Amino acid sequence: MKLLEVVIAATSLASVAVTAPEPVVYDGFKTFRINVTEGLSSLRSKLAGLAQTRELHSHADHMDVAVAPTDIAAFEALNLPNEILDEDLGASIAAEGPLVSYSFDGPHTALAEVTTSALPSDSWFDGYHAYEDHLAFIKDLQSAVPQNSEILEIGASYEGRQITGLHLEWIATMVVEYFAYQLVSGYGNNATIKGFLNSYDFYFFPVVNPDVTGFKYTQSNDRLWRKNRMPRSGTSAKGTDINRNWPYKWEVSGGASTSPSAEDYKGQAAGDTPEVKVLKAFTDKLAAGKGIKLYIDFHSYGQYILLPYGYSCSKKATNDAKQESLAGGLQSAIAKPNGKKFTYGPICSTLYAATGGSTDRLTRVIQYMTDVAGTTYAWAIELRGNSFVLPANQIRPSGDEIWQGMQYLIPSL
Ligand code: 0X9
Ligand code: ZN
Repeated sequence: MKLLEVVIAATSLASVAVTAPEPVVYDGFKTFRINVTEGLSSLRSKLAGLAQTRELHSHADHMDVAVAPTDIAAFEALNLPNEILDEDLGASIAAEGPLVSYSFDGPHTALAEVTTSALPSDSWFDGYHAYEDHLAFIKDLQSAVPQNSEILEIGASYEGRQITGLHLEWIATMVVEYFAYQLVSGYGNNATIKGFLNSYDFYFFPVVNPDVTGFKYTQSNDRLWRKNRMPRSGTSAKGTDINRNWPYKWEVSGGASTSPSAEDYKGQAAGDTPEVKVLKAFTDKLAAGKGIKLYIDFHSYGQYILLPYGYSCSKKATNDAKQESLAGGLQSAIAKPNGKKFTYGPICSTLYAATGGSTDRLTRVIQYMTDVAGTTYAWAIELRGNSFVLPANQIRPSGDEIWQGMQYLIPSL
């Protein structure tokens, strides 16, 4: 009997080893920014022969690609105008550092009495962390101010993880957490921050794609995975771009792909991903209640402040002039601590046409349903850097420049 048990255990272990997905390795890949001269589709067909090469992200005038070691010679033979962004993508991913583990069991307190001992250590911002640790961190931050805050679980992602938020009430991932941390830690000793919290409720969702973004799938399988993990019938390609699936002007063509294998696949119908359904229901509820003054969708990368709209380059928000002037002020405030220049302007004319983005939908909801005075804003901010991969020692400066920006923006609203 004993022997049989051992054999069964060994068999099942072996089968686990066989079925575990192989992580994607980017060692020796070089990242290039190609100058787009004859249009993206002609460039794509030129690159089609480079079997292992991966398109990272493209604008109308440039394409960022990760070229595999085996494709370098063929890439160079194409003689495309380019600049090198990264000599070794695999080394940069490794340089993001190992995930730093986290634990804290501090005292619960009231917000007015927040002390250093009640807060998780700010060494949190020195490294990247596993998904479970992000949940623990925002719960610990909430515990520092239990009477004035709550943890929200607003619904499940495709694989069933609750999309979890922090609500600070009265009255970007590491960067979004940095923002929340500054509000909680500054409340007791900073009159300006106290004023922010007295004027507004704040809601933070640091991880809106919990099956993927920098956490589950990207930390174990493919660091550059973008979409959600939902399969579709009739294709082996997985995933929908959550930022192409929101239900406002979703059907407009040209701002997303209808091909399930594309990075910007829009889905089969407007809002047909669990993540968008959950976030849409939550934001609709806020908009119909107290209303939403400001919504910011934090992304990486490229240093942009992005205003509506993405679906059309000619359609403008009703309060466009105000949006542009606020964004100009935000640009200056962000540049103050480290001199980082963020470009601002509408998504479509500044980056490219993009349909089904959260900010188009939110602009629609807050401007047409609740904003009679034209003083509401739904923006996207692309954080610093020229790659989705960013070393851990840039978390604090990135968080800090955005926090400087928020200290300008919130009182200017
Ligand atoms: O293409 C995107 O989804 C965003 N750029 S990224 O490189 N982070 O993928 C820009 C679109 C911004 N629009 C909205 N957030 N609505
Ligand atoms: Zn993004």
